[in-house]
Amino acid sequence: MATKNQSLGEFIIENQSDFQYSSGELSRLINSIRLAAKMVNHEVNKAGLVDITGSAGEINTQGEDQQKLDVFANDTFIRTLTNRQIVCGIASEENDDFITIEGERKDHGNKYVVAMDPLDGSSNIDVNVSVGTIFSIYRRVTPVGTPVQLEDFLQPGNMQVAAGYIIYGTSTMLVYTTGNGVNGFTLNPSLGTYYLSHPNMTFPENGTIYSVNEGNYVHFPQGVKDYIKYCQQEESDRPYTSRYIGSLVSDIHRNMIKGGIYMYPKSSKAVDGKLRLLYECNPMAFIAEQAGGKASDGYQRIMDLKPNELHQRVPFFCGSKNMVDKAEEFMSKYPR
Ligand code: P6P
Repeated sequence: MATKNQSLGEFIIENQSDFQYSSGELSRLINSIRLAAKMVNHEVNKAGLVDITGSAGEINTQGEDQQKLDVFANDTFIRTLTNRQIVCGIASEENDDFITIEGERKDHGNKYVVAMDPLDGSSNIDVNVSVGTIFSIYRRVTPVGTPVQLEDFLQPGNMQVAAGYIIYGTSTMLVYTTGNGVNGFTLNPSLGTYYLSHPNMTFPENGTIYSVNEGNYVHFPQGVKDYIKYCQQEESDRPYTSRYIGSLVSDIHRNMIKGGIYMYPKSSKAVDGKLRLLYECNPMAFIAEQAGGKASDGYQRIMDLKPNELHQRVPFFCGSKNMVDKAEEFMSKYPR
């Protein structure tokens, strides 16, 4: 049950029986994410004031220029999750390989793994555009008591036990699901407490916003080009508008509230698309589906894809169900 203005702590306690696994551990896991998000939010909010924006001078596993806040966010989430003694492993956009966490009894006794993008859209930090953290939680599939293995992370998205994002925007929100709908909590920075501001978030079945980097138009598959032209046609029942922030969390959050579709298709420049399956597409797909929306690679359900590597990229179409259906209709006219 979601009661508006309930605190996140009250919500977790009241709803932990919804979690089909050991609810106490999930509560501690969500609480650790809540704490880390507050620490990252504090730094993001003062990014322009101290020398924490700009490049850390490193290149991450994606070959992207690592921003200082990327590093801070990654370190903060890893440290906080490790200290709470719940996870046995973490996969992060910022780390080539997964991190093994043996636990305080050094017995690899924890049951959950987390895949995360600690600060998605970080290239927007220096221009003061909203950024986000994205996380995905699974139960391990290898025996408890043994070191976590790659296969614990390469589970299809339909095995997620929880997923969500934090958006560091005009206000900071934590939006997450444990498989019983989607709820949004807004941080009251003066109290350091999150309050339930968006109970039972739902993706409108239809929408008028399409979000795609049209600078890549000439490189898109023909089906995507056809769908974009469909959106742009002068039809009275389709007053579409294009909105693309270049920050996945912000674009999807807006589209979930207003109705819309986000697309990052494959292209001749990005043969598998750009977004990573494990810690961008799967968690956002879980949120979208739990909110009544849809997420696919243009042909099949994102959460049914079996990952084959940690940083695997896939094409991504996510949002209002009827809009994703329409985009897939155009894609189906052409060979993959
Ligand atoms: P492009 C940010 O790097 C990100 O992963 C998403 O947050 C965002 O939607 C996308 O990439 C933007 O990519 O190629 O359009 O700049």
